[in-house]
Amino acid sequence: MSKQAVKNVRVEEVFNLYIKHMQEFLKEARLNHEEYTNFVNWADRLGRAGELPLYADVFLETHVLRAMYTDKPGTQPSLLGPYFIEGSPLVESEPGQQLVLTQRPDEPGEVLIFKGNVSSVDGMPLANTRVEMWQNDNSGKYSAFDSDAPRYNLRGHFFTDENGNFEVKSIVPLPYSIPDQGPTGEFLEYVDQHPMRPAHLHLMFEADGHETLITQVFFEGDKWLESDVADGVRTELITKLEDKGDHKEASLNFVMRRE
Ligand code: MBD
Ligand code: FE
Repeated sequence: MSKQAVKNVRVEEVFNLYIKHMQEFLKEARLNHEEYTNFVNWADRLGRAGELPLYADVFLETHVLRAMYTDKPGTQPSLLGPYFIEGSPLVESEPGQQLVLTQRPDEPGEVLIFKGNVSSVDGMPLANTRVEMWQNDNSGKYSAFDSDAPRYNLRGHFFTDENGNFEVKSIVPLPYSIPDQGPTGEFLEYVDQHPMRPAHLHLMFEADGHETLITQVFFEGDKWLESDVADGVRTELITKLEDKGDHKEASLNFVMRRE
């Protein structure tokens, strides 16, 4: 029995546009049938290896974001990426104590204090904004994916205070090498591109009456900023990593658009 599908006018509209532009593209690329077959075989391997979300987020997502958000006010979004998972723990602190992102007792890495303020495009601070944060660990890996750390290690959510401020203790993230031993790695070699992303924090902000802001934070001086394999860097998302002796400190302010 086949599933009863209903006509979807949006799918039809997007597909027709896709075909229209693909015809132009194919003429320009002078693609031959053998190349088409090679592409289908590679895409099949990509899917079977479970790398389709990785490939899409690395090579396509940035273009979707640029098309949606260029020239809009507010903080520039960046890639959600393939490593977000639902259900992160709420991180709370005792009064007067520091908020600590979910971590193992002796989480390896340099301590990072990350601070920020969240406001609306009109300048109003956004109290009680839900801040979701995730990042890789000191071996450059993401919990629940390539690391054997607990599922929610270096993942958590918390809320801004009455002035829209937050401050959380974590570790300094490391530059990240995307998996390069499968079909995605094969593609990287064809286009002579290294697999590195600059070190980054992932952040997602949710506030009433505002568009959810999904973005990333990068650090000045990172050697991969200019050649990020996923093209996720935006100038306004780069901040300084200040040396405070026994720890590093960084901050960035975030501006959310109204819904
Ligand atoms: C990442 O860590 C990431 O953030 C993105 C967008 C793609 C691949 C790996
Ligand atoms: Fe990432």
